[in-house]
Amino acid sequence: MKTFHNPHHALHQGREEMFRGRMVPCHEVPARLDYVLAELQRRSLGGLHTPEVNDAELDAAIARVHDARYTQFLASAWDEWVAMDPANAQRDALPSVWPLGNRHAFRTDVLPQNFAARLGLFSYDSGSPLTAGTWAAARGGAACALAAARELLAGERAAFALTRPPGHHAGPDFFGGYCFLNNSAIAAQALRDGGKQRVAVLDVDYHHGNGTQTIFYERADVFTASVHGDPATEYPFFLGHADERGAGAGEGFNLNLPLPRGTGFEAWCAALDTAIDAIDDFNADALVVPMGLDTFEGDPISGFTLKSEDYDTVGRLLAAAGVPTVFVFEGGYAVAEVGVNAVNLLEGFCRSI
Ligand code: SP5
Ligand code: ZN
Repeated sequence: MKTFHNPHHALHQGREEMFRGRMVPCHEVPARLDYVLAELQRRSLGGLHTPEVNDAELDAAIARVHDARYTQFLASAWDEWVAMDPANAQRDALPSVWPLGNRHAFRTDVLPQNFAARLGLFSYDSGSPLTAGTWAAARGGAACALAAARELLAGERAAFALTRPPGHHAGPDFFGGYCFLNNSAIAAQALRDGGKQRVAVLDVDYHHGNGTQTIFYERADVFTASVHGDPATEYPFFLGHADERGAGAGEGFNLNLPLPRGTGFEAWCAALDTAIDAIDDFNADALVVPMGLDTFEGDPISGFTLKSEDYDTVGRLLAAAGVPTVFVFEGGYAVAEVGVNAVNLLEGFCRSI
């Protein structure tokens, strides 16, 4: 399995995130990716590549998933942040005011001139710092997703998009949850556009993939499934419940399998099996796996108890789905273990195909 890694990832390096009234060091750090890269090299899983995608192709693939006014905002966000106050060059941009999108009558159709207001318009939390290099890093990540999708379109059984920042919380026009561009959705859409008829997304990150769900919610050609911590107690809180089944043409094409904090491997696997059965019924001809490793027992911000050796089994179960598969790196904040856990999963997959 080829890995496409993002040479620009470290340009995105947030300092602190807001958590319950104080600033805490960012969990989503460049070292995460470096650990995965080192483990891939150590175990020589397959070739390491940087994506060969030109700017026009990349812009087109991003535009299939994200709104123009949002990507235009991201492209100039840092310059506008610094223009607000030259001293901002030393601080990351974090939103502090939001419109209540679908509640009451706050206007989201009028683009505010005030940059801080736009920062809020296009986000939903204050835990996702936007930095000088965020846009370049996020674009590099989207290029990895596109390159991995192309591998499948060229007939490969699997490919791995190793990138940060992660993507599955980013929606058509919002960032949040450390995510700016939805790499998994970009891969899924590229697979559709390249001729795959029915694409499934199976999100195994600890957190519900709200951005991906929202992007495909009214579509029957992309089936989205997610196994995650119950949003009643876990981030992202406002989406990810079992009764969200899709809408309009997409009704019945979204499957949420929330599990309580503290869930162990056996119950987690039962949920994964349920999702794989549903993907089988959907008759997917390609699969995208937003691959979060924050289900690990040692994860500092999550609540499941998977062990390092369990990821090998996860890979084997995913291989049994029997569908060409793109893996996209998402969460996983036990930094020193994230490489071993990621490669255990990918190796388990490769051994079983
Ligand atoms: C891609 C992904 O996994 N995003 C997760 C975003 C979670 N954001 C909220 C986390 C709050 C963590 N607070 C940590 C406090 C440490 N004492
Ligand atoms: Zn996560």
